Amino acid sequence: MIEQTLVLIKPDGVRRGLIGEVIRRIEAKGLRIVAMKMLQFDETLTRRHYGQYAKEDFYPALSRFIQSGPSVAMVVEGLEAIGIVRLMMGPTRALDAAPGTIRGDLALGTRENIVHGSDSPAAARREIACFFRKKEIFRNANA
Ligand code: IDP
Ligand code: MG
Repeated sequence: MIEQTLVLIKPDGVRRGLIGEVIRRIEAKGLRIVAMKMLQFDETLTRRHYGQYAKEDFYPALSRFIQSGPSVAMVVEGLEAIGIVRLMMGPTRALDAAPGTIRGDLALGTRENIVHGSDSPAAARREIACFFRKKEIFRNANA
């Protein structure tokens, strides 16, 4: 099934000059970027995006980190895009992420792990709506 997913290049990825590397991998896989912007998280957006973790002990540091500089947000579209992007990212902990994945190749930590990708169709719909209005998402992009 053709899906759309929200991908973020988090502040560590932007700081380390890895925007191009992440985009290159997404495009090389055959997925399409149908919306993209650079933005900095504030408290409100952090709550909307990561609110489910508000009670976790890692939340304060996660909140500081995600607001620590600009991120790049994208809507990525393609066949099974949600699962494919998760596979390309690798697991949350860099220690678990195999070489060949974005996190396995480019990250060492658990909090600072370069990318975000939606983990289900419902999450993708909700998250895309946090960052993009309908008219900012291109139909037939690259066509
Ligand atoms: P995911 O990004 O692989 O989907 P989630 O479990 O949704 O991982 O967690 C969201 C983000 O919160 C992670 O990408 C990471 O930045 C941070 N995070 C998750 N678990 C921990 C932890 O145990 N310690 C520190 N940061 C964490
Ligand atoms: Mg997640």
